[in-house]
Amino acid sequence: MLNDAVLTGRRRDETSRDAAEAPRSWMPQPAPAVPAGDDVTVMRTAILAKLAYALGKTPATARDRDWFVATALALRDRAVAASAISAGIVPPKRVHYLSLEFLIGRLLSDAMGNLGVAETVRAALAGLDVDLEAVAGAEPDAALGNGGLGRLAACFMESMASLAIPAYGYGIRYDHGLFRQVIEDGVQREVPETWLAEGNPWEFERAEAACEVGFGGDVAMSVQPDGTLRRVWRPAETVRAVPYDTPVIGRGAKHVNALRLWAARAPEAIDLARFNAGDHVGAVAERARAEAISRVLYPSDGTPAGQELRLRQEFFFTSASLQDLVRRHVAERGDLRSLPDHAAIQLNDTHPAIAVPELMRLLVDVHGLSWEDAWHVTTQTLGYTNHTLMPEALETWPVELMERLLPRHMQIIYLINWMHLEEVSKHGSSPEHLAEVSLIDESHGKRVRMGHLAFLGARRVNGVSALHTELMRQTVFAPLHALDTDKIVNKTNGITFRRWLHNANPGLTALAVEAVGAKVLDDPRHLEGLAAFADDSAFQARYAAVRRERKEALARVVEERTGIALDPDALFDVQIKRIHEYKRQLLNILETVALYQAIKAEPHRDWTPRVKLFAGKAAPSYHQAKLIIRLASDVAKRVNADPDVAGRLTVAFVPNYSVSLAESIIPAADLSEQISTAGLEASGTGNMKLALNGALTIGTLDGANIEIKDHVGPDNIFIFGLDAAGVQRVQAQPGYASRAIAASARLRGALDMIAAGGFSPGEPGRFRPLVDELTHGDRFLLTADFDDYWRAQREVDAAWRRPKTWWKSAILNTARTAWFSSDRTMREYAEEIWRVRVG
Ligand code: 26V
Repeated sequence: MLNDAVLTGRRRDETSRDAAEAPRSWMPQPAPAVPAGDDVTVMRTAILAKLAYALGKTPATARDRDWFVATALALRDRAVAASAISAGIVPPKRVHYLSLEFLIGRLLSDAMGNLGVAETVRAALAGLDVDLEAVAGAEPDAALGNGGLGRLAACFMESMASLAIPAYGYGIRYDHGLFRQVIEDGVQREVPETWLAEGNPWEFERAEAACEVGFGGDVAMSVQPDGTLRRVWRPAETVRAVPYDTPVIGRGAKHVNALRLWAARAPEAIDLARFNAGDHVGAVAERARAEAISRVLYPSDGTPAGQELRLRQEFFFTSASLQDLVRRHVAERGDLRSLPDHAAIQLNDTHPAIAVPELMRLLVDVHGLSWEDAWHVTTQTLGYTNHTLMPEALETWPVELMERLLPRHMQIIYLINWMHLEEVSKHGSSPEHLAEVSLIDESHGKRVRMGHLAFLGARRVNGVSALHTELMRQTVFAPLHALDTDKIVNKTNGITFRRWLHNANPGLTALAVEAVGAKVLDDPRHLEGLAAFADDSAFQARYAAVRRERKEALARVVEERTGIALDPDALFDVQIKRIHEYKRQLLNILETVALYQAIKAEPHRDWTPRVKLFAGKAAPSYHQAKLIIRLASDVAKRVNADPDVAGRLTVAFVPNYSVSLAESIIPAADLSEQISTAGLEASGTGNMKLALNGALTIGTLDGANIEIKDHVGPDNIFIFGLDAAGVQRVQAQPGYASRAIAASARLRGALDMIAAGGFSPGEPGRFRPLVDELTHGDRFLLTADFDDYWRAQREVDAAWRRPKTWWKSAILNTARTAWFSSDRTMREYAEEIWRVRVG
């Protein structure tokens, strides 16, 4: 997992000299240079000092977890030392990335890599007879996110630090991150996650920077000394927001940013009067209510939770973050009218969209700006990123709830809406048009449209892939887009190569460094140099050997977690992501069943040995998704026990998908399943991680798959199925599902076997809801795409049997996906949205 040859503690000039002399033969290379002995000694002394003085432990009593904490504390010191270089310097402009989710994973390998001390730490621990892998394994994942949206925020933070873009990440310090998934007889059970149980060595509590966030109450008028009137919100309740800062270390530690996560605390720890009167539980009730705000991450992945607590979470962190940055701006610059020159605020989806009225309130009610000046400042400072167009995932809040919880904000929203509708009607507008562009949806009770609110409050609104951005313009935001056609821009997502290539796949990274030089570590565009070796048999053999080694390692993990043994020589076919109907894990399972039947029917054919891996969590209340997990597990059970298919087909559902599990699956994958219904996956980012690591994609023309195809070339990807326009056409034809099923014997065979209880003999009706969805309605067009998916999968089989062309394609995937670096994405945001200098 951790780095070997590539991220040693060597100085930059040494690494580049080595690169210039990189041998051109693909024979095994001599061992990498080891860090200087004194570096190792200094590091070992630092770790031992932390173990003794911060943990009160000796090497004899230290567990892996203690070594982890001691090492993390020693590295945090170095991050602080690195950040001290810029401490006290006020940068011209900062980015503030507001996100309800940061799906970080572990930080040790990230910190060691970017501090350039991976080998030093390894040697320092080895000298104490401590294994770095075991220590790294003792770090819990910070799983403060559900999926793509939260992981994107984490990649962006790492890239901003590496590009030296001055930035704060702002979010919530949840006590409990995303639940741990336990699979019992195929059934998902959610267990609370406890990443903070033994403390968190990376963070600093900043009690002195706490602020107060209000809820409820009423709005009064106050006469100012100059005779003017101002509205003042008088909240009925206040909650204290306490920040915790985690240093985000950029590559080479040349720049360090902070991720500032807010914890909710009661203003008073205890109601002493009540306690003394004998009401010991009631005395802390108030506190429990306040602290509930940062207790747990919503595992909803998109469906607006609809709970009051969720709105309280959103306002809590948005208000605290805005107060924090406004206070900093006033301290540094004085006048809030210059805020847009020195601060950019990015809203990661609509979760922080309440920033629009909250910033207006802070500027107008608290700091006395005119409405016009405040609106100018707000709309020049905010940016909004949309991450989904699925109607059920678009946030709206009942007006009644907003009025009760945030009365002043509701007034401001009404005022913004009134001015907006006035402006729109100037150009003559029908009531239907006004209803479409209004901030208030009145079609089923009055609700505030958070997407519209973010759109109006932002200077730029962006989608996350070319297709998604175009669909934003044509569908959900079409009426608003027509009012300001420059506002929507595209910013295709990216991933940080430091985590997803250098740290997760050190073997492949070492090979790339050998081939094109260490400069590839600083600028992924040099990966393109690998294309020259794509046909080279010796290079192919080395590339394949790296993959083989990762597959063996993954096989050990899967066997440990599931008891299922995998053959590392088989094609590893992986679908790893949240379980959602639109992502179509069910299509993959149907194909698996059809393949199982085909092998059974012709057992003597030369089938390509395949391992199908599934991993992902379902939202706790999403019954169809949970049933899909159960089906995958039940299919695995039957297929793996059938001697007729042994050695040809193996299926496994790997429990508790996480960032860390992704880091071990991705380097071991041969085939990447990206098979969403076209038009529904906004971008995808797992698709990029897998392609970078050399898995070939089987996918639809959806999200960033389209751009991946454009980069790797049509010969190096397996595309199938309807495109977004085709999906719209077919969806307009009622009854298409039954026609598709009637036309495909293979699909019928698979469906019938599932419907007849072929995988649930004790309960034949178990998968009825899944079968019914396909036969009546099939919202996600599995039946329409099935046959073409089958065809593409057989093309994959054939390609796997031609290793020369397979490995050529794999190498070309690695060589041609450099553009998907989140460094590129962050440069684009910096230039076109934030107008902030890079570096
Ligand atoms: C949630 C839901 C829940 C209701 C059913 C439909 C549905 C569809 C999508 C979502 C996800 C909401 C937000 C989200 O996580 N979007 C993801 O953002 C990633 C980063 O931009 C992107 O790569 C994924 O394609 C997108 O789904």
